[in-house]
Amino acid sequence: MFNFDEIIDRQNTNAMTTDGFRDYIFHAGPEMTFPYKDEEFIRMWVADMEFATPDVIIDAMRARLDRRIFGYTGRYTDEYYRLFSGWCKTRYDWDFPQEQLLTASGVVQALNELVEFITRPDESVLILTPSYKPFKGAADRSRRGCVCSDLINDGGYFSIDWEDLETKAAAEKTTLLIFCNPHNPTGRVWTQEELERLSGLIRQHGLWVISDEIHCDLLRQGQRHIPLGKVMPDYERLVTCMAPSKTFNTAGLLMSNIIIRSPALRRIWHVQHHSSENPLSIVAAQAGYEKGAPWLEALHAYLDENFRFAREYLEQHLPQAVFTSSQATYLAWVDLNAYFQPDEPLPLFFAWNAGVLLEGGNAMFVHNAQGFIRLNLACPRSTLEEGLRRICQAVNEKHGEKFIQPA
Ligand code: LCS
Repeated sequence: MFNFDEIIDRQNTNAMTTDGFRDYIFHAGPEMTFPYKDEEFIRMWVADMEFATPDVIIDAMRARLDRRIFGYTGRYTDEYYRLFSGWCKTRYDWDFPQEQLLTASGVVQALNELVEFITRPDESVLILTPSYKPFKGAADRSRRGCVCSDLINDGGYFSIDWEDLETKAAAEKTTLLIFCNPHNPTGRVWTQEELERLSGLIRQHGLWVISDEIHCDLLRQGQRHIPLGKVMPDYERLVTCMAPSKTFNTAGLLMSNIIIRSPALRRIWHVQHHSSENPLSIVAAQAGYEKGAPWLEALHAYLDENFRFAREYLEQHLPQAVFTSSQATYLAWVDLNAYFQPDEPLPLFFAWNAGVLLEGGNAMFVHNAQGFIRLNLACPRSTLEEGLRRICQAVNEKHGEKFIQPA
């Protein structure tokens, strides 16, 4: 019924994954060349999917296109709130009053603004590392400090270093925690116990918290997402971010949900936040929340198989790689420290020697990421197999000393 094996040509669609990798991964321009042509790369980097957006969304957008006018647009009815809060209630047994729901053209855009609205210039933002880099970027842009608490790695299973986090949360200048729930890049789904312990710490120190839950719909089967807002039902200094973009592969439609509890922060947002809604994005999101669940269930099953496939392939071909399947996200966090020196630039190595575009290391994940690569497994199985084959071959040839030194 849903064909996740289909290979979709993304050349000439202005896609970041095909055309933006030099800039994003290598901070380089068109002068940067590789032993592979651009179209020969296997792309396992930026967090969008190689799968088509569900038909129910495309049909809704087409119907809207047929209305032929795309003038100024906004969420003027209850429809969007009804569908999105219904989605949250059904899936997470959690919802929120309508006035708390705001939208932005991206979670990152919102983070950048919220850090400025919430913190003062001499204050610091606390994050768990390794981290999605724009968390630190949001602090850097507004010249706030960024304090990292490294997750503890126990054989590929990551957990919070409570003592360290407690010390850093207690520092007078730490006023905001940006928390990734579930966690990119490790794929952790935080448990009820972990969230309760975290909420105790947040309360104790009166921290603001932005819970970035953008990956919450992408769970391995059997996993359950718990919104932090459900664990802290009365805590006002909480902002929750979710989006249809990761769930339904619509990142380019630029629409995300920002749920702000504090009336004072909402007042600042209403004055200072500049963006309006897009007619296609609204109907796309609504269609996803209303009719996208069967597609999402099928996606979960396909991704579970991709994770199983990757685990078995790596066990067989790179036995010293440490990899436990992510509990959420379509991102695999693979420890290759057994094969590389700590300071080797892994994305460059794999682009050159394997023709695979991937992310990894501290330069892309802030801290506590040395020797790790992140693989995006949201691709047809044939693409995944070829990517893994090339990755394993390049590492094994390196150890046979038959590899090309990147220029
Ligand atoms: N928050 C997290 C935790 C993410 O992983 C991403 C996308 C975003 C926010 C972006 O949200 P947007 O601004 O699109 O609404 N993650 C990406 C990643 O890891 N690589 O490419 C994108």
